[in-house]
Amino acid sequence: MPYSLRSSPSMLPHENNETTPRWIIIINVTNALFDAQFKKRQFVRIGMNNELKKQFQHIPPVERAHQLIEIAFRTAQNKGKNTRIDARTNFDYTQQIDTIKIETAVNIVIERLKKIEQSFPNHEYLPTFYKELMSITLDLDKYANARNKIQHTRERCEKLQVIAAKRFETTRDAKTLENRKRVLFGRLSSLIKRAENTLIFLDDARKIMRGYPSIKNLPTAAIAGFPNVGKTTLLCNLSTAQAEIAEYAFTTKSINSGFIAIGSQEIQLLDTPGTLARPDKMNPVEKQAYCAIRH
Ligand SMILES: Nc1nc2c(ncn2[C@@H]2O[C@H](COP(=O)(O)OP(=O)(O)OP(=O)(O)O)[C@@H](O)[C@H]2O)c(=O)[nH]1
Ligand SMILES: [Mg+2]
Repeated sequence: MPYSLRSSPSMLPHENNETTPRWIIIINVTNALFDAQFKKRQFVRIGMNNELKKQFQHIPPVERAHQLIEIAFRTAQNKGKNTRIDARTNFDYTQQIDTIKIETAVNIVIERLKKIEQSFPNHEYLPTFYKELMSITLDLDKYANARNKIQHTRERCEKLQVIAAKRFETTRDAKTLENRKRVLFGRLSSLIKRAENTLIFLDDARKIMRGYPSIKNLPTAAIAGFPNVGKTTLLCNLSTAQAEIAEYAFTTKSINSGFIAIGSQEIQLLDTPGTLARPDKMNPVEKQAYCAIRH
């Protein structure tokens, strides 16, 4: 193994205790991470494959309300400009253009909201390890509410689309058309603005979730131990993983993963945040380490 044990005992947290282990490696060959749920129908429904890397690390950034409104209105404007209309009267022309514009704007918003819905997995259907990791790093109630809020907003937009089509179709004069257009665009923008806090919450959640380790269905060793004892160094020496190593305690704040091959057998290594022996007073960072060890 291209790795030597730390030679500087003064950096160890328990320097007077010769028997203190520098790290503990817990080998888990049972693949308990990938419990029965993993193969269930729900699993397929949220579009995961055998590796959850994409699920968490590729969640696209969530736009803020003003960005969504801007994109929707700008696309609608362009679509209006670039569409050829056969109309007999000016009113006819405006009616058709306005219909296209509101349809386009609402469609853009619906599309974006759908994308958000699909990007953030329903934690209920995740393997227990990830479920637990989410409950440690995020407010799960808030997360579930945020997903519901996005779905609800999308459904309201879909209703608005139906209403808009009817209103425009039944309008017979330019002034009413103008008023209705203003009201419908106003409703669309206030629907989005009301989701602003949710959009911010989800983008913050995304930043946390992209730090989740990518776990494969492989025999797994968790590298666990006191802070600053060289766990991450070990991971980076054994595998191609690149993770932050520093001279101070609690450098690692989330779980890092790496892979090694022994013969034809691939083994997954999980480097965990340092923990102090205080099960009752663990902070969220330490809880993640215990979560990895347990599973
Ligand atoms: N002398 C010596 N120093 C080491 C050895 N392994 C790691 N170090 C140093 O110890 C310090 C901490 O290393 P890390 O790998 O970040 O330790 P860690 O256990 O992951 O720390 P936390 O993530 O904070 O819990 C770094 O400055 C490393 O360069 C070793 O075998 N010998
Ligand atoms: Mg570390």
